Amino acid sequence: MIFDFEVIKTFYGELAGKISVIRQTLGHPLTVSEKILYSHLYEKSGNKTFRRGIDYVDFAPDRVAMQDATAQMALLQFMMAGKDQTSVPASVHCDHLIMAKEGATADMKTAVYTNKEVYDFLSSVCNKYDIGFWKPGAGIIHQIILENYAFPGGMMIGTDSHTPNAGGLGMIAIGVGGADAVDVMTGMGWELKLPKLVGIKLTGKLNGWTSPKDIILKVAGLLTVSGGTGCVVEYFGDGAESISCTGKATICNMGAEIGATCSIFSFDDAMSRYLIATGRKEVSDLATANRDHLTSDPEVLAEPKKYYDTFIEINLSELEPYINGPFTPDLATPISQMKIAAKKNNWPEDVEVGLIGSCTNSSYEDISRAASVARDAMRLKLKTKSEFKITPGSEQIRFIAERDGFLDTFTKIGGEIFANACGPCIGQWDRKGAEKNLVNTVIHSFNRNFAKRTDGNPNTYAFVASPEVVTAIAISGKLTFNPLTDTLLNTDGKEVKFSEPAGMELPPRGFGNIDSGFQKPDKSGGKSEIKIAADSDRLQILEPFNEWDGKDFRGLPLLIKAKGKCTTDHISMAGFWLKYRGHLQNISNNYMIGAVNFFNEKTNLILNQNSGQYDTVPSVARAYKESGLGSVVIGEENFGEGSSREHAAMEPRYLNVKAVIVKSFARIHETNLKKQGVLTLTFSDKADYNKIQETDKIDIVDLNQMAPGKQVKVVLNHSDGKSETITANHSYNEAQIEWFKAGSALNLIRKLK
Ligand code: MIC
Ligand code: SF4
Repeated sequence: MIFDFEVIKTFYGELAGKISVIRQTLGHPLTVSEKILYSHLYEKSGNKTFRRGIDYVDFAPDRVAMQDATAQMALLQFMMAGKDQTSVPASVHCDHLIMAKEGATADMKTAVYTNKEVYDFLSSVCNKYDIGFWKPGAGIIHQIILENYAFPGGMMIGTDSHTPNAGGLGMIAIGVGGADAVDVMTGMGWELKLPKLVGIKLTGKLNGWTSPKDIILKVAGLLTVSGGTGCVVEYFGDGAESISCTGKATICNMGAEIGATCSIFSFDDAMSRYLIATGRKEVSDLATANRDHLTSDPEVLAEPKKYYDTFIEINLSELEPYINGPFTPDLATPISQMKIAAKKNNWPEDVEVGLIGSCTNSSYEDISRAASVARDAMRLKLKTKSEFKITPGSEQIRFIAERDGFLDTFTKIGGEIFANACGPCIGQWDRKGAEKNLVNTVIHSFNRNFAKRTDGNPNTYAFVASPEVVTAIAISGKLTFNPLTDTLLNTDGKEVKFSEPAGMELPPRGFGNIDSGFQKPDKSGGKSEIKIAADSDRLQILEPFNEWDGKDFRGLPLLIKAKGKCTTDHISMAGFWLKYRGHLQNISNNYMIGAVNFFNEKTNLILNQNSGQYDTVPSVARAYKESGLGSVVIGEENFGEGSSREHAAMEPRYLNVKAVIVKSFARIHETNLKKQGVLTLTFSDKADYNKIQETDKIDIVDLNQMAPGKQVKVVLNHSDGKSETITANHSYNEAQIEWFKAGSALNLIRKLK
């Protein structure tokens, strides 16, 4: 069955006509993302040229995807909007809440039991509003989307930052917060600043140990965690066409790690092969008939520098495997340099655990290449030195990996198969001994490696590499092992060397028929009321936030001045806290507990200006709230990088944080804060960050005159009686200022209803 085929057919039916209008309007050769973006303008946007990086544009995406940890808040908000059904097809995927501990079977049982209330809630909301529901065990959102829903030229938003994974199938797929999903599900335009374009030309061909993962690991090193901010990254060139569809998806998936709005490849034969193999020949035929509209124009490919805002070229024939990390995905080390880098930085060389899989790297190609390394190890009589764990991305993949003997191979070298879920990628890993906080190293093929993310231990050094490199390193037990050049001692005491990995792009025996775990919406349940127990500690009906009272902010105590990297994992940690994703009051107890306090360099220990005592961030925020005070949060660069979780924005709003002032924001987090009604400001002079003192009371004034492009005045009242006035920038447009005034974007939607 092809999901929502009518929507896809209509899209392709209209595409040629739309592209010819776009050509006339823009009057220049088009890149593939311009074609897709402009063919998805919301009707009221009108046909005109928008300026990249400057103009806000309303779009009309084709579909919405949500995973269980973010869907709860998204759907709780959607329910407040009072609609009968979603305006575009949408799906919910149960993947984040499954804890990895004892292997797939036992862990699934526990998950279904412990998360019953949440799963029941999601499933009944899906039934009521005609949303596709993928049961726990079906797989990870991005893998399911690639296997079932993505189509070349389409546009999708998803409440997860790795939604861009679908760029592997030529889709503009963008990670957003739940409130954005609500816009699209209620039929409103979805607003985005028209992205700039980064063009990456791939020449040559991957060979030996290098894989698509190494392309994005290298790109992350080149562009850093914020280098893709506000940009669509387009890959093209002969090298791009030689990469499998799933390999392309890996690259697009990890575009989130450079802050890119999304990444994309033009439609090509590899995508067509994947569509056909996954039972979507009709989609492949339609895309093939529209090929010219789904690829960049020849003029663009001939003179890319003229059409892209940034242009990079990478020769795949010369690319080395990379290992990125620890603690940040952009610290890129070519494998040949790892011995030097590890020594220089004092990274613990013994690898405790190697983990492969996740939404990023569990294609048939990935699994078969990793399995070839494992088979080679058996042939060479090598014993695996590290623990080895595998998380298949979907039931579909697990099924064929089992059928074709790969899982058996992994088990034979000591591997353990976890459930088809996020698991250790998001701290859902009940790792034995992690609570002891011992210094140790793990290596995985996931996408993120921020502190504490894998197992909650701040002293776990997590490195990212391709599945085949992770497998080889897990077998060797050493971070510094280079399978391209180094030998290992086998059980006979002989020196042996791995052969190059070999895999298959697609399963020769097909994907097979499986029970996918999809639950078709049962519309007969449509009238039923969604019940949430009043005493539930996992779900809580949302109350609208108050409107802005029209007054300036005066005397707001500083809540925390965060030092250094402050990702959404620092702001609203996952792992243990995932269970409160549907309960705003409870999850607010994790607000900023991972952020480092500038004044004492400690996490979760800040001054309560009222009592003079030090306490946790959530307690101090609550104390201010209870005494009727708002507060201000200060941060540094790329604040809120990482996840799309809007809890990181709803929690401060709930805790009465009035403004977040930082050196710069990550895109999704800034939008999330704006949508929830928290004022987002950036220092117009970044050095002003240094002026903020621990005992400051802060005024933010002339808010009545807030206008696009106009700076905002911030007064720092120091405890010695002196005060300093600084200016801050904001990126609000007219419509967004209305969100602030209404108290949240959702309050506005409710008014318009
Ligand atoms: C992640 O990879 O950080 C997550 C968990 O998938 C998040 C979503 C979430 O926090 O629920 C993301 O990437 O958006
Ligand atoms: Fe799940 Fe990790 Fe993928 Fe996020 S990045 S969707 S946590 S597997």
